[in-house]
Amino acid sequence: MMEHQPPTGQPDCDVVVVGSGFAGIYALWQARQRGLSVRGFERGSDVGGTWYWNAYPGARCDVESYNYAYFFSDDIVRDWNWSDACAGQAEIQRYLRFVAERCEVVKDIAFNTQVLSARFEEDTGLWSIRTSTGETVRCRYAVLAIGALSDPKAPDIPGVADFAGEAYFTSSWPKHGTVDLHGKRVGVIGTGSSGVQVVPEIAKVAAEVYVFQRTANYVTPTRAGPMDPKLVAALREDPQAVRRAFRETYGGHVPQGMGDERFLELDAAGRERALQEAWDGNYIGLAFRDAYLPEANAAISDFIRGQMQAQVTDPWTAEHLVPWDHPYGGKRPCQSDVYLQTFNQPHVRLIALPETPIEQIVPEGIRTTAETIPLDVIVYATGFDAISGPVFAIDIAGIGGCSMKDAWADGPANYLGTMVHGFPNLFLPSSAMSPSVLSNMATLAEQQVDFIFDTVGWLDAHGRPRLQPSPASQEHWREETLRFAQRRPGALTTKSWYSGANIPGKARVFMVYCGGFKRYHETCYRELENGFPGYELMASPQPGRGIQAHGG
Ligand code: N01
Repeated sequence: MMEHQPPTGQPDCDVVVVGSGFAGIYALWQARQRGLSVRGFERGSDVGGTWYWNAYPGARCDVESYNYAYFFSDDIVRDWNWSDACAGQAEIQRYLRFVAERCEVVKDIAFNTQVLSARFEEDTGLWSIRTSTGETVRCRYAVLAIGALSDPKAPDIPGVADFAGEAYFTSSWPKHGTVDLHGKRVGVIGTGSSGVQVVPEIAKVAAEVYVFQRTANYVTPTRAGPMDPKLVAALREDPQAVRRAFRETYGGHVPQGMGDERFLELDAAGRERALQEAWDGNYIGLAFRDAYLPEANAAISDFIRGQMQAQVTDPWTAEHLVPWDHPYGGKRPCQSDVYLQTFNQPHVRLIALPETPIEQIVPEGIRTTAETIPLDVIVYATGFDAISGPVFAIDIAGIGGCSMKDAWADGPANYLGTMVHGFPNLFLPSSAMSPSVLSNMATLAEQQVDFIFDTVGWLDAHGRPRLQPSPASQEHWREETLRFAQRRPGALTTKSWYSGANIPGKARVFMVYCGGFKRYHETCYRELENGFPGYELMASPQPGRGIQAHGG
């Protein structure tokens, strides 16, 4: 495609939105609603983002469909029927396609198009976005709705390229049933949420399954099952009330089944009863209001370990499938009703890597310190370079040509999880230091996109100045993020992707704001209502449209 060069100072469009997952689709719609011209870019061939790429067998959401959905449109809430209380990947992707079509934003998206770079032009105040198809688009506002878990972690294992069989990543699973594992010997590396979901599905068809586990995870029952028609009717009655209610919660949702007792106020018999009720009711993670306190957390962790062990018949396997090294919640817990029992089948075997580490992947399979396991297929469920990985995958340069990689060399820094000092009018929904993966990502996508476009509306009404957070605000937000992380059991002591510990050499910073959705939402809108005191406003370069600049 020919490179298009508009006259200096003139944008091609008001807004560029990168990505078409939950946040991207809604951002495109919001832009249109506000009369802004917008272009969207998506590296996949369809909408869906994370739910487009992670099409592995067994992929489903563990936040209930009642909650994990858009609520901005009453019609969408009323016209979409979920088939399951915790929807699977294909259904969620269909839903996102339905919303994108209903909102008429599909036409705005260039698919199969990766954004390679985003550069801030200081003389014009525009962002210049360059794509893999050779196009350059200049815009006033850039919204990088690129997701938190969209940059797969490269397998850091010697010999990956030498394997003679088939290899797949859960994070980019081939579509349309093209993978056939019937009768094959399959090795799965990784036992996070993706590994826990894919292993039982593979075990249904494969001849032999070897699960290479470095760290065991907590696995609790799912909340999947039929939708409750009464609940659906209630949601449809007043979707906007539901939307408002979500924003008043800690996690951005109102899960079905939630304990309202405080663990430390119960006697021994009461604790045992409440733990068992929560396990049987599939809400063990939400059993107690004081579950974050160390004593309560330790008891919940022990209880889950016991329940997990009871599901596995072989004592060695049971012992090794249980996480002894971190408290419940230190890593992202997994949910499955079938994962642990899968190891009771004779053709499924656990390989405990702390005892027999992988030495190398060889042409015929995987060699550990104990043996070489012959394989036809290796499935990598090895996770993501989370949160900052997708940002670094784009070459972003802000004021003075400063790159985002340099700005974030010591870990992500931003204010309110959306804007970075030195990168004016660039917005990063679903990114670092937002409630992100510890909240309902669908609610977060709507909240952040609302905040971003309310901010854009404010800027347009004030002569389109450049807006960036002040360094002091970023420092304050870093301290706030750390302060709340310190209250979360295991957050700062467990090696997890929350803090970048899964990527060798990555800066260790806890990247999720744990202050709760309500507090986050209120803090964002306090800034807007008070004219952005935590930000710096730089006057617009357009003659006659400037405003008085002020520091934050
Ligand atoms: O990735 P992960 P994921 N050798 O990073 C192991 C969301 N999600 O794709 O823990 C051997 O959690 C690694 O071992 P260790 C959810 O937020 C949600 O499973 O680093 N093993 C770990 O076991 C989730 O948290 C849903 O010691 C290696 C695994 O690979 C996030 O996505 C479903 C290794 C990676 O686990 C990511 O989940 C799926 C190596 N060299 C995903 N490198 C639901 O809603 C890595 N590992 C249900």
